[in-house]
Parts: sequence; structure tokens; C-alpha cells
Amino acid sequence: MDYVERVLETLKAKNPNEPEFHQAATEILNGLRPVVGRHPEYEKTALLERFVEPERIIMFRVPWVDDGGNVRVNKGYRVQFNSAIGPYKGGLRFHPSVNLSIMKFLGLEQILKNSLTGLPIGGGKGGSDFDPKGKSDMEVMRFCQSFMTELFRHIGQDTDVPAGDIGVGGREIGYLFGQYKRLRGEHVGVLTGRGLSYGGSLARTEATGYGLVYMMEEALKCRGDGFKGKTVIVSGSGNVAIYAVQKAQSLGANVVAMYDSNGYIYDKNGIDLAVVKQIKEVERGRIKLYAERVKGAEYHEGCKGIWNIPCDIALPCATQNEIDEESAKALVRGGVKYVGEGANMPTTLGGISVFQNANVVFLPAKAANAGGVATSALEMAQSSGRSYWSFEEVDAKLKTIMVNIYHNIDRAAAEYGAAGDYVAGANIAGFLKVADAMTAQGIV
Ligand code: NDP
Ligand code: 2IT
Repeated sequence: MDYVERVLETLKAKNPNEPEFHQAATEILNGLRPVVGRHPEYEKTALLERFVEPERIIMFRVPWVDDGGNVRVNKGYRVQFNSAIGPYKGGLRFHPSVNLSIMKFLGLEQILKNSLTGLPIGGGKGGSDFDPKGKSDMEVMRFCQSFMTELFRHIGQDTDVPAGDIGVGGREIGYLFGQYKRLRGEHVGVLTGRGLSYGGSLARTEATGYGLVYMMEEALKCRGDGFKGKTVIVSGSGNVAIYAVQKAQSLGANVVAMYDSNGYIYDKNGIDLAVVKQIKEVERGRIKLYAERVKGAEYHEGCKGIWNIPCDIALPCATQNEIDEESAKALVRGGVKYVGEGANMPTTLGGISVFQNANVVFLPAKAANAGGVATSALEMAQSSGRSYWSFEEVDAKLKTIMVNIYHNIDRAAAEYGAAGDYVAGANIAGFLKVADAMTAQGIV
């Protein structure tokens, strides 16, 4: 058993029943094997053992009262995973599936993603099993206030800066920020993704989806290709999906399908994004409505069928493990040449192998969706400097960051004998900086 295998075996034994955490750790540590081979000092200082163990996990009760006067209780989490290169940074997810395993896989991924941005941010993640779907604004507000009443003592602009993720958008960030400010009496950049009237950054809303497309555009360009005329599938219909579609369409792509957790829409004429935005951002409705409003569009119950639609480029932007081995095979049969992960860990380990064996250009989440957190770091910079940058300025910085990440992971993969394997490249390039910072700071 080599060092990597030993660390993985111990991790699984010490953290049983955490399949998503095991999956993320397996992908990362396997990618790091060539690095560990060149740095025997990592094993001597138990660097990998320290890297996979969160610095701190906070778990708390979130009691709140619904509109009917009933008392409800949810679980709250904040995993402060690694602060070697900067304050903990990462989103909050509100979704009924949230559990410790999901929080830890997201936190572990976040460390390397944040490192790849080149900006000074450590890794963290948090959230709750609260489901904002179907709740009134006042219920969401009471929940957010209760959540922050516990979380506020653990976060701060220089210690831990949460943001949005699934189920946490502008509305939730507003309520969370309002309660933080009330409890601390400080108007500071403690959360990112804030509204523009109270410290938010232009282009943060668009950043993850735009960033994904910027990186894919660079990957296409390096192969003498482009988005123009390509058939694209984007899963999900939330923040990341909507702005990925917007940017891909602006570059001439034909985006033909999207979904929510109930089912998918297929519109061979190209998705009318204004209709999706109206349904999702304004009405908070179901994607099914799209087929009732747009002539020629189809709605199909269930999500999996989306991957049977022939396409050139697939951008999974909903949630973890949405593309399994079978779906990856369906995509390859349908002619997919490029896959870019907008969601976190949307492809299973088996699915990744299918893509790599078929020579699909595969851009992994921690690189491809880093535009969101990178722009969060730009929001932090604007807050600290008490200034605002124009949309064009933030967008240009975002694009530069995404293009740089692409070339960094490409170079790292080649340098470590895995040319074209961007999973390995992203893990290696992200890890080297964290390992260097951890080493410099001693055994902590
Ligand atoms: P949103 O809540 O805005 O949207 C999530 C979308 O994914 C919705 O369409 C939702 O459908 C769908 N979805 C969620 N769970 C499932 C499921 N189990 N099966 C099928 N569809 C599902 O979240 P975001 O767009 O912000 O996040 C999407 C992904 O991108 C997540 O993996 C997140 O971690 C990742 N990400 C987000 C960033 C950000 O800045 N927001 C940055 C980097 C990554 P429904 O409405 O039916 O639940
Ligand atoms: O997964 C992610 O990178 C996010 N949800 C964004 C985190 C952030 O701090 O902007």
C-alpha cells in the first residue's frame, strides 16, 4: 500500500458513511500521486493526513417558526477546512439532502478551487438541510436569522466569508447579512454575493456561469475551435446554469436543453433564456412551465434522459453525481467532445473514466466553476478598499483568471506526466500552493 492508499484507507475508516467525502478525496489523492512521489517530505510531515482533516467543524441547531406557528428544527453546518492561504471561503447550501458528508466533500474541493484562483482564500463550506422551496419570504427570513444567530460568532471578514450555493441566492444572502450586521454592529464584507446596494460586486451573479464558458472557450480556442454553431446541453436551471447559457448563447452556441430536479426541457430551436429567467428568477416556478409557454419545446419528467440528447458540449450545472457512468456513455454515443463541470462533482468517478477513455476534453469542477468564488474574492477586495469596480472591469478580471487557470492546469498535467488530464492537473496545481503554505507554517 502506498502513502496515498494508506491515507485513503484511514480516511474511510475514520469517516464511515460519508460516500461523497470519500469520492472527492479519492479523486483528489489519486491525482496527487505523482506530486507525493516527488516530495517525500510530505509523508514525513503527515501533510496529506492534515490536508484531509478539517481544521474545525461547527454543527448547530437552527430552530425557527413557520407561517402556521409551528416550530421547526433544522441542522446547521460550517466546515472550516483549510486556512493555509487565506480566510476560509466558500458557499452555504440550503437543500434537504445536506449532510456532513456533502459539506465535507464541498469543503475539500473548495480548498483546491480557491487555490487555483490565485487569490488569497482558504477553503470552507456550510449550509443546512432546510429547503427554501415552497417557503414564504418571511419563513426564509426567519430561518436565515436563526441560522446567522448561531453562525455569526464563527465568521468574520478576515476569518471566514460565506457566500451562496444551491438554495442560497440574493434573497438569502440579504437576510443573512442583515442579521450579521445587527448582531455585530459592523457593515463589513463578511458575506459575498451581496446585493449591489449594500456592498455586492457587479458580475458576481453572472460569474460562475460566465467563468465556466470562458474556460471552455479557451479550451476550444486551443484546439482551433469555438462555441459558434455548437449544440450544448446545460443541466440545472439555477444561478450557474442560467448564466452559462447566457454566455454560451452570446458566443453563438445552440443550447437545446436544461432541467430542474423534476424533469428536463428540450427545445431544438434553442432555449429562450428570457422565459427561463422569468420562471426561475421571478416566479420561482418549475421548468415544466417552459414547454407550456414556448412553441415546439418538449418537457420530459425525470432528469436522466437529458444526457441522451446528442450534443457537442455538455455543461452539468445542477448538483453532485448527476452524470453517472451510464449517462457519460450516453453522452459519448451522442457525440459529446467537451464536458465542463459548472456544478461541484457532477460526474461520478466511473463517469470521468468514460469521458477520459473517449478522449473527451474534460474540465473538472474545481477549475471550471472557480469563477464564482474568484469573483467573491474580487468582492472582498472591493469591500476592503471601500470602492466599486465597473461590470467590465470585474468581468475582464474574471476572464483573465479563468484563462490562466486553464493554462495552469494544462501545464501542471503535462509537467507531472499526465498531459491532457485536467482532473490530475487541477488537483496538482491547486495542491502545490496549499502544501507550500502549510509547510511554511509548521505543523498546524
Ligand atoms: P441554484 O439553487 O441556483 O440552482 C440549482 C439547480 O440545480 C436548480 O435548477 C435545481 O433544481 C437543480 N438541482 C438541485 N439539486 C438537484 C438534484 N438533486 N437533481 C436535479 N437537479 C437538481 O444553485 P446554483 O446554480 O448556485 O448551484 C448549482 C451547482 O453549482 C451546485 O453544484 C453548486 O455547488 C455549484 N456552484 C455554485 C456556485 C455559485 O456561485 N452559485 C459556484 C460554484 C459552484 P430544483 O430547483 O428543482 O431544486
Ligand atoms: O462552490 C462554490 O465555489 C460556491 N458556491 C461559491 C463560493 C463563494 O464563496 O463564492
